[in-house]
Amino acid sequence: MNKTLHHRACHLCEAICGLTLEITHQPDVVPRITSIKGDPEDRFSRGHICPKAVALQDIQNDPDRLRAPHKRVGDSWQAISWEEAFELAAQKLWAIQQAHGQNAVAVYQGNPSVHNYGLMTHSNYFLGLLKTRNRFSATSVDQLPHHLTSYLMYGHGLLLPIPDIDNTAFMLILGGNPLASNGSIMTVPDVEKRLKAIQARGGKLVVVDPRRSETAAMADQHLFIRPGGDAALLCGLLNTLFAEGLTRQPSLPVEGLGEVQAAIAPFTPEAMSPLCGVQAQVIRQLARDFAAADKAVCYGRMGISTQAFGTLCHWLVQLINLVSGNLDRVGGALCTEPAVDLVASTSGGHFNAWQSRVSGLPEYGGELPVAALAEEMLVEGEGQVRALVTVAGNPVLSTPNGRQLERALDGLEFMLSIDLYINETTRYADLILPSTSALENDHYDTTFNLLAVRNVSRFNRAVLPKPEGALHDWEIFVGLAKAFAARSNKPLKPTLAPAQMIDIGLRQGRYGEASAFKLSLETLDQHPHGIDLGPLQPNLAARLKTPNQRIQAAPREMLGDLQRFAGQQPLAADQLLLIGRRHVRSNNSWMHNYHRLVKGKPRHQLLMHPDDLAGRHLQDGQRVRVSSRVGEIEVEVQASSDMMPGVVSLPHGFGHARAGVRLEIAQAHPGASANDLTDERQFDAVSGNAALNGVPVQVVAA
Ligand SMILES: Nc1nc2c(c(=O)[nH]1)N[C@H]1C(S)=C(S)[C@@H](COP(=O)(O)OP(=O)(O)OC[C@H]3O[C@@H](n4cnc5c(=O)[nH]c(N)nc54)[C@H](O)[C@@H]3O)O[C@H]1N2
Ligand SMILES: Nc1nc2c(c(=O)[nH]1)N[C@H]1C(S)=C(S)[C@@H](COP(=O)(O)OP(=O)(O)OC[C@H]3O[C@@H](n4cnc5c(=O)[nH]c(N)nc54)[C@H](O)[C@@H]3O)O[C@H]1N2
Ligand code: SF4
Ligand SMILES: [Mo]
Repeated sequence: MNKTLHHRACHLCEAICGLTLEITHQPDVVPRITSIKGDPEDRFSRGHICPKAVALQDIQNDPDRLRAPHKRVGDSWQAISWEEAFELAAQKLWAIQQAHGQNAVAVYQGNPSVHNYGLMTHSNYFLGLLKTRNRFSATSVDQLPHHLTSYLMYGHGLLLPIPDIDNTAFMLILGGNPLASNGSIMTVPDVEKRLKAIQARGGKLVVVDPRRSETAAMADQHLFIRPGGDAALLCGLLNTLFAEGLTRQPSLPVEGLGEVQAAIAPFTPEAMSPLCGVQAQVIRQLARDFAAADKAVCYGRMGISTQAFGTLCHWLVQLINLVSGNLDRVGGALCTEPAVDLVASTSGGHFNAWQSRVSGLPEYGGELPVAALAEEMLVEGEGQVRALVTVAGNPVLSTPNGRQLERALDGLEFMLSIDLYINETTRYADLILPSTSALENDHYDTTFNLLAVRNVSRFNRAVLPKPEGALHDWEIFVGLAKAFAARSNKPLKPTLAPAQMIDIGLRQGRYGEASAFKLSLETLDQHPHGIDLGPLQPNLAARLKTPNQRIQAAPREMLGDLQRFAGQQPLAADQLLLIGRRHVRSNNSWMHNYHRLVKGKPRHQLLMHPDDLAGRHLQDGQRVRVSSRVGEIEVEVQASSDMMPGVVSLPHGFGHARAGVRLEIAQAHPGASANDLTDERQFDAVSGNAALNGVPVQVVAA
């Protein structure tokens, strides 16, 4: 028996913590993971770890995880060879496109796609061959407004200013709960210590959230807000900055600020207060405090992205940082300079170049909003979707009106899923292709180095050997591409392995052969704990990708949406509104199958303020029926004075008690799916992003 130690970044969430894994090897036995700990020598994560990382061994050993291609035969599943699987997929997809056109095949890519570099480098090698306009992903139930705002203002959807958390003196967080999520569009391992450090150096943390979240609980100030009210609050803040002369002349090249100032003038805190439930005086004081801070940053995340004015919110966040002099400033918001730089190597993208067939929702970067996926399958006519390819996603549990999507999936002619499990979505597939597990594969963070609060880089080799007969995700896409291209008689461009692509990217990048760092795979191999490339620095002026290289402060889409916002009909004040919630032991829909994470008290309940319970004659702990325009669920209710009255909270990703799901542990802790309640007709009109927060619901005894 011998033991080996391996260092590796955790790929489960955006924090990319460094891990140290101990593997025990014995003759004639598969190597076993015998310990997973935080890596104190990773200078970025400094030894931080959360409970999910320890469950990497459970993913590895999970008997429910598929290890070979599975074909549906009636109601059962049959393991088949890779060759047969690729042939079957190519033949079916080819035939459907021949008969009904290229758009008859839709694609949905889920969240782990951005956590797995082989999916980043190679999914399009096959999916691109499909040439379908019906491409969807988890982006449009998440951060689409961030991308669209950056595209409109800075000319590239990935030019995302990141909070300089380690240097700021005032952090204003709206709709983010990094203590549970470990940070998002802000890769920040060990976030709690970094937030406490702001306070320790005399700075201030302010959190705006309809729930006193874990992050709100540690803040210097927490403001309850009516779900969906953030655009009003942010308008009030921006208005005050202008009206009270609290702006600083930006040194950046900007145009349109005069128009912004004129457009925002009617949106006074007094006018905005009834729309968000925050007192006008509090809004004014918050603007003054923000402006008075030496360095400040306004950061909005998921909670303000997935609401009816999500893009408006993110535009206002950028403007608040800009006019207060905190954009592109140390201690404010800064753009990263990653070793493999997707901003430098890609064009800015496009928006609204085409629209979805049924509802006319706009494309962004080649994708349509996923709120439109089910109707594209259900509504008959020219261009109807008849087949679906899902990649690392579970849209039945993660996109609005999951029950409608189930009906749509049930009617498809063919469905292919590249996934590790038979879950709530892939149970509808005709063919499931599982890849190796993450630990059997190399790892490089193409995405999260781009979003990190320091410039960092690391490459890690596989920790465990690749099992015989298994394929990595990228190899599955190469296999599919070959089989599909063979039918079309079109030559397939040769490709490199992901590691080779990264090597080229590193060598050609700003820390590559021409720099003192001389980064390549070889250098990174010598630094298994990762390399720190330094703090974020002002760089935006040189990186702008707008046609005239100036920040566009007043894109016409946003000025137009401000008018739509001004004309909205506010909901009745007594309407109960549903919001989401994350927990550190859970991860979207797919980590409920590990005993280590689900044990202990349940975490799937509906949270409700005691006054709202009393008003409905409900008791803490009882089962309730929650209904919305699209559906209803039953779930236990839990009294919580952390909730704003009039707001209830339910985590997404539960609802495992569906027939045919093969997740034994998750099925024993099923919960109910929040997305059986969320409404595909509630979306941000600018981007089409789903408005998952602020869903009107009724709650009665079950
Ligand atoms: N109501 C509500 N809905 C939400 C949210 C919310 O806050 N509230 N959050 C939204 C957000 S932010 C997101 S990102 C989405 C997530 O939505 P999705 O991306 O659709 O769902 P996940 O739960 O991340 O599904 C991950 C799937 O990938 C598979 N998988 C994991 N690793 C790999 C791998 O390496 N290779 C392959 N091929 N498969 C893999 C898992 O088995 C699982 O089936 O949910 C959204 N939905
Ligand atoms: N443990 C864990 N970590 C995760 C994930 C996970 O599922 N579990 N998912 C990962 C993914 S895919 C993502 S995108 C990130 C998301 O990371 P975050 O954006 O930090 O997401 P949440 O923790 O859902 O925090 C959103 C907060 O917004 C609040 N909120 C809801 N509605 C509103 C509103 O109308 N206004 C305001 N101001 N606030 C509102 C909610 O109460 C919640 O506290 O987390 C990532 N990390
Ligand atoms: S916070 Fe947890 S899940 Fe996220 S990267 Fe770190 S160890 Fe992994
Ligand atoms: Mo997400």
